[in-house]
Amino acid sequence: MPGRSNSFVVVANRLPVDLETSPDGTRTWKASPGGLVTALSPVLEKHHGCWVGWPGVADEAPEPFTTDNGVLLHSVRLTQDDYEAFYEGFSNATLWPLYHDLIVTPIYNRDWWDAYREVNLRFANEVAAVAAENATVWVQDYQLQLVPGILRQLRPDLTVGFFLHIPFPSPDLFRQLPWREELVRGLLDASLIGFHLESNAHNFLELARTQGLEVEGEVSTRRVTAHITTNSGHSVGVAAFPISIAAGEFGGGGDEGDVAKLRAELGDPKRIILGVDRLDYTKGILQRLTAFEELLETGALDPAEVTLVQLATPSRERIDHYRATRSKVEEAVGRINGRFSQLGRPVVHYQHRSVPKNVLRSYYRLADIMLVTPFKDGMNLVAKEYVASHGDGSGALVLSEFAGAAVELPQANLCNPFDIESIKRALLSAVKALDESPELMREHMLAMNRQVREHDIALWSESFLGALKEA
Ligand code: ADQ
Repeated sequence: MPGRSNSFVVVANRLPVDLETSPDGTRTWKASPGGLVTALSPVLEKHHGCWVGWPGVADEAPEPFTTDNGVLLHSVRLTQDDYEAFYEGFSNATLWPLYHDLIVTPIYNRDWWDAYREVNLRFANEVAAVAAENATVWVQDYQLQLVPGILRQLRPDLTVGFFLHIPFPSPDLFRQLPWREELVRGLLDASLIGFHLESNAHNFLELARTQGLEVEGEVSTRRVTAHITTNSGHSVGVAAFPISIAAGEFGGGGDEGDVAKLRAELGDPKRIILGVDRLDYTKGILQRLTAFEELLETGALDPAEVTLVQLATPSRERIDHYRATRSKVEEAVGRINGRFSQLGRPVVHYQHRSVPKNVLRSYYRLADIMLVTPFKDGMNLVAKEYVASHGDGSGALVLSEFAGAAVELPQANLCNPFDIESIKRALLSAVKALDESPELMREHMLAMNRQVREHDIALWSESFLGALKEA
């Protein structure tokens, strides 16, 4: 039985590992990819905290264990039904599209909501069982928005902070949610609620106002200057804490030998364009492929000179919209290659799998142009990872206006992903600028690189936890 011994607890939907079972029954733990894991591992290592989460396999709840880097993990068991209703259903077919401005239509299903409440209770119970007296608890993301409210009931001694990793929509959209009051009540029982952007936090304050709550102050970044007072008289701070990356891990770039080898394997094209995403409909992968195809079609880009590499991590593959997105992306890759590739030299290299971090670093170093074109993204760590990999000022970043990262990286070649012409213009101007005004591009990349290095993941966690301490 775990004791109440942890003075710092992170609770997130997923533990930073996957439990994998091979056909012969051997079980192994494997590090799992994703923005949240990338973001939180360094924080926990530093604070010797414990992490409560689901291990990634239905009906499994291994005993608490410690990872290679010293993080104690406590599992929460999800049944297959929980997985379908809580995770695939309410979290990813209701909240995800609603919070990403209805890129697809959210499904409002009462059974999924019941499962969401039930599973949030289970997570909160596990936290309550392992958190020491007066411990600090950091609740992560949209899957667990009821946890602060439940913890206030179970363990009023805890200091609870909540951070949302995805955007928070305008109150007008949020109002669609049939369970909007209960969800917001759950969040408001935290002492601090953090968002990536001031605009997200502002949406939340507006929503609180529409629910008749008292709102004081204006939102700031990394400082708490706005508060909501709940009907029970509890005051909760609201602020923006833009997440970032462990910039140092990318600063050294890839091994230059590996980078040269990779370039040669791609046929040594003049310009390499790169996309790296979870295969999610919010990421705008099809739109960027379409823009690329049209530029090849008109001759604005020469297939003998450019290669597009698209790395796509498999994600939420049983949800209809994800399956549809994957098949459209793969159809487009096939079509573009069919139209423009030469024998033995595809113009689009597509990998539908996760790649190890050192390989990813080589791809970032290799890429002359990084294409990041989400319709909506809380932050987008890929943009920051690319910029951090180009401390020498090489390369160019094409970035969607609708990625949270655009607020901090205004020197990128910004585009509107809903407008194919805009993606084409941004891509073409990056290609041209690398040839015609390399000094200007260098200045832009260096400015962005400085921004990411000076505002890294450590600043994110320290500023959030510092603000939570004061709350
Ligand atoms: P995600 O939507 O997963 O994160 P993102 O921020 O780009 O998006 O993070 C993806 C992470 O996965 C990156 O660290 C990237 O390196 C890694 N990755 C992607 N494809 C990969 C591949 N093929 N192989 C290996 N690694 C790969 C959510 C929100 C974002 C927010 C983050 C953090 O949707 O808006 O920035 O959380 O808060």
